[in-house]
Amino acid sequence: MKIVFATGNKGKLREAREILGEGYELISSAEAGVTEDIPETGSTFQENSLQKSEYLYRKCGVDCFSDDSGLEVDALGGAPGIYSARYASLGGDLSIDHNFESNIDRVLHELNSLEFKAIAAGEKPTERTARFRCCVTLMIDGEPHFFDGSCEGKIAYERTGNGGFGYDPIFLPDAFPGRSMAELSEDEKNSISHRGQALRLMADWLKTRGVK
Ligand code: ITT
Repeated sequence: MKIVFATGNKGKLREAREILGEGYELISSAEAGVTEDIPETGSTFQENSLQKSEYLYRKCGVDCFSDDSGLEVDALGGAPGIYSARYASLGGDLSIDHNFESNIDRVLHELNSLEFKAIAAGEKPTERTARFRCCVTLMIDGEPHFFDGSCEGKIAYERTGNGGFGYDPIFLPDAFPGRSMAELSEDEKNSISHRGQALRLMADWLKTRGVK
């Protein structure tokens, strides 16, 4: 099946090609002629994901899907959440949009500060539990269909590994104790990731309905 993936994120595109496999020919937004940043002004992963798919469908009139995803850290009240791609620039310098290193620095700084304060006050250490979440919106004949995935883990104290993208070097998935997401092979990450789950649900849906 030939379908457009409405994303400008090369890491997502690489993973989606691996997860969906041979039966799919994925065309990126740029290859479909959409090179501008697609607006994301919603307040949930689902709203943003729908916005991206609707934008691409309106412009190109083709079947497509999008992924809105991010990291939720419990001790930070669910942040960075929908602001994951631009967390370092939130409330400040917009030029550091999509800078994975600065985003990681901010999460580590905020979480470590909370932990430091808790220990100084004689309280128990801050919980470092977190999860990646993903909402995929599939647009078929102009109708949206939603598929979700989530992956539980903890935030590490420092970066390890060179694989994946984004927050992977500081995310310790529960499913692979002792390793960060960036230390997993592509197959290992895709087998447990939020994106892997959501895209496999999408592929099952397409198969069940015989969409080609
Ligand atoms: P598109 O909107 O063009 O798809 P984007 O990177 O802006 O690309 P999002 O708005 O959905 O996408 O933001 C997702 C951010 O969440 C991403 O930039 C990473 O910082 C983080 N993220 C999502 N999935 C991740 C993963 O599998 N590993 C690490 N970080 C991830």
